[in-house]
Amino acid sequence: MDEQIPNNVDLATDRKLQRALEQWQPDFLRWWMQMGPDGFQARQVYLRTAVGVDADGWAHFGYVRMPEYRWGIFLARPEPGRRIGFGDFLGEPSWEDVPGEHRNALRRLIVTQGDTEPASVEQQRLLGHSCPSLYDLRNLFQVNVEEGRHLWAMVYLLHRFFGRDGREEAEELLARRSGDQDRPRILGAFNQPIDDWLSFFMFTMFADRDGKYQLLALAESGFDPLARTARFMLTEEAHHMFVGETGVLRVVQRTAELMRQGDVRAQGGIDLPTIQKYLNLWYSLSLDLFGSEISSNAASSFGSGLKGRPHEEKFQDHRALEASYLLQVCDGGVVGRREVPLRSALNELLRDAYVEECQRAVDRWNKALGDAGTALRLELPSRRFHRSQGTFAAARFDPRGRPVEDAEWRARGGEWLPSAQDRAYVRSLQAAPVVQPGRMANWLAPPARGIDGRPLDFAYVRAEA
Ligand code: BYC
Repeated sequence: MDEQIPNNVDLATDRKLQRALEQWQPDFLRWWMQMGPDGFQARQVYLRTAVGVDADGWAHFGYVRMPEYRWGIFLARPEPGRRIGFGDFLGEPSWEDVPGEHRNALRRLIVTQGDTEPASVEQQRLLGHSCPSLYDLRNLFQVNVEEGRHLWAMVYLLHRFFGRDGREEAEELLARRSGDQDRPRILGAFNQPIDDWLSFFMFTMFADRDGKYQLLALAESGFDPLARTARFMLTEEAHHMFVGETGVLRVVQRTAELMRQGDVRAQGGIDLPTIQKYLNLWYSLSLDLFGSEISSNAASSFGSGLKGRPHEEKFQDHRALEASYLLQVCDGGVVGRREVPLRSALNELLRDAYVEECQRAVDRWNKALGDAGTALRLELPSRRFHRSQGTFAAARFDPRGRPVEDAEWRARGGEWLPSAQDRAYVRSLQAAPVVQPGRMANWLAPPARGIDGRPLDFAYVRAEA
């Protein structure tokens, strides 16, 4: 534990790698101070730190100042004799090193994954100033430091396995900026502003859940260091999705309570139509994160054993060469069906599983609405709605999936996606942070329980430095 970079990859025995990472570390810290949580770097935050990958190592709780967080490199324990579980190299021993012919494709996957981590920290950097409670403030910072650790995880792979161009990519990961005109982050959703807490909850619900599915697919990789890294990242990812799903749930619960008493906005709550618009936005942006319905990239990543299907062992045909997949496509604005080889449809297959899981969360939110006696419900919009990637990006669809002309889209966009006024309203509720222990902003319900068995009025972030 006294190493400069906590790790379970025997860093001390690889001096060259250790030096390269120790050189990157101050750049990371500079980036963190500049682009990480604004205004709270000197505060003591009750955080969970991973100090190892075993049950007693990955969840150490204690007060930490964020810049002193021990960002470490942890890979899940190796499975002795592991073999590649899918694709053209099925049954061959998994790779401890990068196979030359797959080097570029693998680097691209790692860089794309790595890029999302600092991007999300940048997107969320101002949220501390408008927090609805200390409990939520702490959860925000927990998510942020873990995204920082996930960046470390990808940078380790780049430095360890990709030589000079890996080191250059690691520098680039700190140089791109979310939303920047000239040097944007790679994927669309990670360039969108997250400047209110409803967006934060929707993002951790929907975008982090894409992260879960992508990591499940990478956890199957024939490149064993990537598989083991992804497996350990998934343990942390679960908390992020919890923050998102229960965050939205608490907003919904409070809204339902206020609905019983009259007009929700008049009482300083977030009305259900506004929640639905935020849901429409972040769900559709997150659907884009799976890439095109028909993708030769996905087919070749699978064929070459780099990126599999979640829980590959549940499938029968691990080569996926015989089967086909019937998917919806949009041709010249007309929606139809097309049968494609399964390998080309793997992005859509992953998206299917994701959509199902999102639906289960929406069902739980709707149960809360039903329990509170309201007949109104939230719903996932059609997959065709508001897409920028894939077959549906070429046309406009309403949330039900009905094609609409540009004029209708312009006229009714404000009914389907948050308008400038909606955003201004939500931000107006969050003008001042709620920082007294145990207090909650008026627009959301308290959580069911505290963190790590602590009470709700625990000082999750200490007032003094
Ligand atoms: N925005 O064949 P296509 C997470 C590009 S989230 C912009 O359709 P492919 C997290 C694509 O890059 C998980 N561009 O898709 C969550 C390609 O460009 P190039 C992150 C996009 O390659 C919250 C072109 O379109 N992990 O961890 O099959 C907080 C055609 O590509 C987008 C990963 O993504 C988009 N939405 O699949 C913190 C896993 N979608 O190469 C963290 C690694 C596609 O022609 N990445 N494009 O210039 C991948 O597996 C794949 O790159 C993708 C795309 C699934 C993203």
